[in-house]
Amino acid sequence: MQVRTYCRICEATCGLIAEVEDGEVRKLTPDPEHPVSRGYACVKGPAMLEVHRDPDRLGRPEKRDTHGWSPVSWDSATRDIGTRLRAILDRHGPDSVAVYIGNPTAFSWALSLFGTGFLAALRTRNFFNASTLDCQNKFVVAERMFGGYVIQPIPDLDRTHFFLCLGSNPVVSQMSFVAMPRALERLRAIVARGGRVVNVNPRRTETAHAVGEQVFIRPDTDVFMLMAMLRILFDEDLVDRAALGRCDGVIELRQAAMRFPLAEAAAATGVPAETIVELTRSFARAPSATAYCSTGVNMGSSGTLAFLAVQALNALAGNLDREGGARVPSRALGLARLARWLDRLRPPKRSRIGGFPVVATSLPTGVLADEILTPGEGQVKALFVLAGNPVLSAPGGERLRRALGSLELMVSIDLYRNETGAMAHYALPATDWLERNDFPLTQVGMQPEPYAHLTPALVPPRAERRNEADILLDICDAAGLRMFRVPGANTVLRRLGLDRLAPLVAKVVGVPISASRAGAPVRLDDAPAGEFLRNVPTTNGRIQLAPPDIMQDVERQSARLRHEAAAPPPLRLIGRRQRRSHNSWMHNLPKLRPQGDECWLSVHPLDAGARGLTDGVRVILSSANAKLEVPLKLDEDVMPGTVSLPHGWGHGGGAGWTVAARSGETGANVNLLAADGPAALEPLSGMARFNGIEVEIQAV
Ligand SMILES: Nc1nc2c(c(=O)[nH]1)N[C@H]1C(S)=C(S)[C@@H](COP(=O)(O)OP(=O)(O)OC[C@H]3O[C@@H](n4cnc5c(=O)[nH]c(N)nc54)[C@H](O)[C@@H]3O)O[C@H]1N2
Ligand SMILES: Nc1nc2c(c(=O)[nH]1)N[C@H]1C(S)=C(S)[C@@H](COP(=O)(O)OP(=O)(O)OC[C@H]3O[C@@H](n4cnc5c(=O)[nH]c(N)nc54)[C@H](O)[C@@H]3O)O[C@H]1N2
Ligand code: SF4
Ligand SMILES: [Mo]
Repeated sequence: MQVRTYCRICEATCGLIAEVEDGEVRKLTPDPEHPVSRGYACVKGPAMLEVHRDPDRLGRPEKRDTHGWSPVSWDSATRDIGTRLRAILDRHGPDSVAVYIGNPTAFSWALSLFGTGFLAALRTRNFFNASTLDCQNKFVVAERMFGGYVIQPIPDLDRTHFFLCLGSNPVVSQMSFVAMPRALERLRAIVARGGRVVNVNPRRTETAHAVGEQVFIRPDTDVFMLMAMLRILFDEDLVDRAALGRCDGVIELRQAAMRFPLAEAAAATGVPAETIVELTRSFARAPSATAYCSTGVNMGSSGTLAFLAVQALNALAGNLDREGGARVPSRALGLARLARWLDRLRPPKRSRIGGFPVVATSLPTGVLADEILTPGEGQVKALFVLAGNPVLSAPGGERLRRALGSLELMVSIDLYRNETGAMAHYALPATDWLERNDFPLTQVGMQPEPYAHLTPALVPPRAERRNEADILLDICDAAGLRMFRVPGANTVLRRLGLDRLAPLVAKVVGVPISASRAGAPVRLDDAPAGEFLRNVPTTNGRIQLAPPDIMQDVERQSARLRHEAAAPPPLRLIGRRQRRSHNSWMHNLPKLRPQGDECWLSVHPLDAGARGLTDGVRVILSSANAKLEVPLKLDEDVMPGTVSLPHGWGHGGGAGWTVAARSGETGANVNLLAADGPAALEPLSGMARFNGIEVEIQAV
């Protein structure tokens, strides 16, 4: 039997066809009739079948004690967790329990919702989301600028004449905050119809090799170029008149932009002044244009102001909500309403350490270790990790690992016992997406071509794997907690079940999922261009170009600009996503592991030569925070002054994935070089800083 389903590894959510026989999935192949992905899937989607069958997967709940790990029954695990959780809550109060949710949560409607319900039940402020490792800056800006953190304008690639792409590598990643498979094809079509694709990046990426123009920029300097572009827009009177009528804060933004003179911006970024001017003029004069930034910019030291500048550029050039510009899918507004309702269930308290405000319900993961290690009222004593691996994915992983070791209770709910789960008292086995029903929930706010797709669970869960929603309901029962803090909710939710709940939740965000009852994805209409601008959910219905708290960063960035224009640092580190891996968790599949070392440091021949280093040598890569030993590869694709190392490596540490931890191939955990703690984070959003870290290299 063939069942139409979709991949839930990344935002592209590509359609797949599953061959199901005798209660087993035999094969996963791209779905040629999917209305959006139309037969595309990357190497990871079909490889999920290997994850499903992986002998290293958790099959039963496991408990760690002084003798190591041993299997236990679900009943004994939930009862013990519930009792210990209750005791910690009673003794230390709600903030003593923390929850970290990882990236895969965004691809399960049930986990996103029940995870929030669990948080509400706990009443804790201590919620940490992987979003504070990759995109929290975008949430801060969208909240202030557009009236809701999920309101994220997406580039209308299929109609645009100019795509300005900062800090993304669509060919490898399929981007983020856009549910848009077939990125390469869409980019090539822009050029084919006479438009431009401009890749602003310290590395000539796989994308830039395939399509468009390359503009090399020094790591962590995009904000200077973007603010200088805004200044040119104002100075040369390139601002769209109609746009001015819809925006507040134009004068304040203009004053801010004046602090970023072209000559200094050019000196600091390494982008020639003529290029910045030419890009600005072409962007403003193109029939339609769209600026977009992703993790390369988000993970710098000024991602919030930089993203505000990106959206201001879109708005002021008249491209916000224009065909071919930056569009907000209409269902993002429904999602924003749901998010606002859920937000009210959380205490709006600041973090105890660093005083960071809650953004998009989350506090910065970069203070989690401190929240655990610092004694006092509200100290974290228990932690639930849902679908995450912060020991490898968060800054200062080793410090976090040690902090986890001091917890009174730690529970990891995951497909595997990963490096984080290795520190837990319980590792609980979750179902994967072949074993659960789903529909794209978070993604409805990011689909340029919206569609509804309700996929059933393809097969029953293997071994004793369970859906996270059921696990969390049982833990709530055992600890005397009510999901969503609503009396009777546990019973009602359990009785309704996930099959009946899914369509109800879909309806709330405006997705007529019943259209997809027969299991086929159904293309939906979207509101026409211009509709969003008539319905901006800010208090006065206008776009806010200069939110005061974000503008506070202007002073800091203009001081940094003067400093860096005078003396750019000699060597900065950036990341490098890889086709065959997904953050830290697809390294255990023999099929996806080509021979040899994948975790090498890219160094430009000029930088290597200046230090007497040659191809293939092992080097010490050091930051102010740590030192790593890594193999060096000469690479002319990185800009001189930039070195690049992928993240998600450094396996071992008691994790249960035997292939990933094979000796000699575990790679190095790049995030040891990144600092955690309040002073190390981007102050406005609490985002971790992974890009632009100042480093040095020397021979071993
Ligand atoms: N230096 C550097 N660091 C980075 C990045 C970078 O570019 N550079 N990228 C950052 C980014 S973009 C992100 S999103 C974060 C990711 O940070 P995390 O989400 O903390 O880390 P992942 O490696 O994605 O781990 C996801 C875990 O979820 C498990 N999992 C997968 N599917 C499911 C499921 O359906 N249910 C459950 N319960 N578990 C599941 C996997 O087995 C894995 O253990 O890392 C960030 N860290
Ligand atoms: N194969 C694969 N696909 C993935 C993932 C994966 O791990 N593997 N992860 C998924 C996740 S969780 C996410 S969030 C998305 C992320 O999607 P993207 O944001 O597109 O991720 P990257 O491919 O890491 O692209 C970031 C780019 O920023 C560049 N860069 C680094 N520093 C700077 C800088 O200071 N300025 C500029 N302008 N550029 C800079 C890097 O060279 C890199 O090309 O990808 C998703 N897709
Ligand atoms: S691009 Fe790959 S990982 Fe992402 S949804 Fe498509 S098949 Fe899955
Ligand atoms: Mo991410």
